[in-house]
Amino acid sequence: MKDLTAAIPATDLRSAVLQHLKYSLGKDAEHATITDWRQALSFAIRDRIVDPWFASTRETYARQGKRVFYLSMEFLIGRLLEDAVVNLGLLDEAHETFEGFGLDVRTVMADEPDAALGNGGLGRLAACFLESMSTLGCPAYGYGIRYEHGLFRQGFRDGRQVEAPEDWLSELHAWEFERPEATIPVGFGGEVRELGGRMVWTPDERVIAQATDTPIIGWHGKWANTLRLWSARPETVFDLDRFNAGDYFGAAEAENTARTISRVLYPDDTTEEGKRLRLKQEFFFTAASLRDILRRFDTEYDDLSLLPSKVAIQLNDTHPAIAGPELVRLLHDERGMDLPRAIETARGCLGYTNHTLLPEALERWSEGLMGSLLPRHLQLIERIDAAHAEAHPDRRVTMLGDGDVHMGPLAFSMAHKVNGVSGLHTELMKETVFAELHRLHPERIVNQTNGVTPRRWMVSANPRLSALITEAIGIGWADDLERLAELEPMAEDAGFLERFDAIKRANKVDLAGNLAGRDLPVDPDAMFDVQIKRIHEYKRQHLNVLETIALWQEMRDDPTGDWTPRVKIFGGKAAPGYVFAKEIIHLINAVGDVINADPATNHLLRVAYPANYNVSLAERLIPAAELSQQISTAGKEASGTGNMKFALNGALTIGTLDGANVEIRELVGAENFFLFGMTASEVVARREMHDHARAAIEADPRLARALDAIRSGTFGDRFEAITENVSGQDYFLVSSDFSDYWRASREVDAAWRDRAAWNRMAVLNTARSGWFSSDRTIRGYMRDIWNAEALSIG
Ligand code: F58
Repeated sequence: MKDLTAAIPATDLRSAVLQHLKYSLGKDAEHATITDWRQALSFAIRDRIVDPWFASTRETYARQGKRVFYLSMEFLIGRLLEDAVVNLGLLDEAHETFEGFGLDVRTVMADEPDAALGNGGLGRLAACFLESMSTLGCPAYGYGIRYEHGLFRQGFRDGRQVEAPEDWLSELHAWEFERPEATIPVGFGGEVRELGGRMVWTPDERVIAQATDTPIIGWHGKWANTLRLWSARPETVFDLDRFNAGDYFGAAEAENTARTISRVLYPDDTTEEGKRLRLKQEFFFTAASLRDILRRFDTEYDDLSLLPSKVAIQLNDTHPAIAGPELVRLLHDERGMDLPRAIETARGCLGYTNHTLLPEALERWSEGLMGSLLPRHLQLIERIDAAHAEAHPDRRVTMLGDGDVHMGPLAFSMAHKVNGVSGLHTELMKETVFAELHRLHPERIVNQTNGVTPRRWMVSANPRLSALITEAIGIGWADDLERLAELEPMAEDAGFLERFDAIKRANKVDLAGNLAGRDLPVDPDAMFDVQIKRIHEYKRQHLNVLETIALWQEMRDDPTGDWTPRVKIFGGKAAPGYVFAKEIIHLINAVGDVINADPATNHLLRVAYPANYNVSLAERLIPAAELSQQISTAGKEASGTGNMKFALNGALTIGTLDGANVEIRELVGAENFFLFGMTASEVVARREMHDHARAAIEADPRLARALDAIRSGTFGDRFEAITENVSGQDYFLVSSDFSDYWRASREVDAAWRDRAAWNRMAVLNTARSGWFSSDRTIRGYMRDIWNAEALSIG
């Protein structure tokens, strides 16, 4: 019989693109739009991924290797085409092919809409991990939700954030393979009864989880894993009787209710209905994924005690933490394993990553809500809690308290390993949120400092610097990033520094062109100072704005002074219900309007805040940045990953001793990092001080003057919420850290003017950032948490 699995002989890329244009899209070359060309290229590239993808699956089966299942509510993957082209090593061929069509392949690739299935760092980390797991040949599946609408599109109206729905699926998404055969029912509500000695849960609402698979190809195209995203569908498509009776809306009710579950990323959960929907989303994708995982396991093994040695399930934060009780339910209620063994077996499979210590971000669900949506799970949580209490009678922790289910402690107790995402964060986890659990289980908490994939954040985002690095140290650094250390001696080579500088300048010119197109003119000869991340009080964009105002005021006092010209670039979205963060956005824009219009200073200082910051914009901003703002209140930023991308691309950091900044500073060298601000323990102590904000303002006339300018209406609105906050309770210590931030900022100004010295520091940042590759992070998870082995093919 013919070997149907043999690879189809590869045609050249040009013919493949033309074939797809014609036969997949039904377009002829003469009338094709950029989007048509991009889709055709995507199909042609996807074809090249399928064989390595199949081969990876075959190899995993053949070796009976342990599989990793990464459960995450978010995968902020952005664009996929360029990643795939770069990883397959087809960039040059794609470039030539499109030159032949009279098109620039980068423009074609940039036509792809971002898949914005995430909010920020947590979701982007999941995307970097997927790529690294494929690069390393770690057999893995990402499991999540295929939101119809990803993170909202941000616009500004009168300087205020306005949100519009995001619509990435309005056009054909070439990367996906629909799996109509992979459908899994998921239930909610109903009741639990005892039947023949077993507890049986009969839900009163059911939806169908339907799978869509996206292959994720690793570096050099050697291995591909699967991202499986679930969509919610109704059990019965349509109520024909109601339709025929003229009740058209009623006829579609079940469908609407079901589809709502996968409609939008993180719906506002300030209302009861919103909370219910969020919990439904969490259970929906977790339950479907677990069934899928067990189905796969059953096809290969018939002994459930093997589960922990064959299956590693990683919970990306507590959003999938219901996996603990659900897996226990599947093993105990459905497969008849006794309860203590079911708990033990589930724990052997599960790992939990914590991403925040902020008390308001630690998930809790009221027992009432949990009991009404997941009655059996609530019972099991009580049993799990009781079993833990019995084993540790002197404990003071509880998964159930004040009428709530506490998902952090639940995830902790159901996981064999719990990890933080930077050294400092992991230590703080041990001392604060999980202090008691850590005392009882001192082996459980481990650290895995975050990382970023160098394929996207260097090879693809910064082709100029990548070429220079390859020229300097040869190929092979993109999947062995610590080889960047070989660049260190070049930090002393004037010729190399000049080339490094020319590359930064070219990237700045590109960015300036992009910003000009958004009506944000900036001068590429000024320092590009960038703060891009979600807008949050603890990230302190308002500290940066206050410093901007104070600097502007001093420049106005002495416009002919010897100033370092700066462009302050901001990017980021605020959660739609987060009023204070939206005020910060408004303030940045209002201050920008006034400063940018000031003829006395606008050749020295400008503010640029492009709307709708997303992964693709980050890919343009980071290679052009010279200064990276990482100024969170110490103890609040779990890790940060943007901070790593900047350092890797040769930006210097001004930052606090928070999250992974600590490790960045240790690695790049204290002399190549602008440190300021209180430490995490000083922050705690300062908060206890009576009137600390007032004292700080009285001691710093610059800060007092900047606040006065805001209060007096210099920027239109008076922004009382902000001025009152930073001069009152000032929980995030904006006022108390201001003076030191100002000092460090002026040191930055002075340092930047010595170009050779600055470039030397920048090169050292790049050369010493190799450790921040997500390949290193994933190796750590494989070794310390998953006990999984890398496989390889060919
Ligand atoms: C982030 N968390 C941390 N959460 O803030 C950051 O320090 C860390 O580097 C990153 O995770 C990766 O470990 C984060 O992004 C969210 O986006 C929440 C998701 C659920 C809704 C509320 C925001």
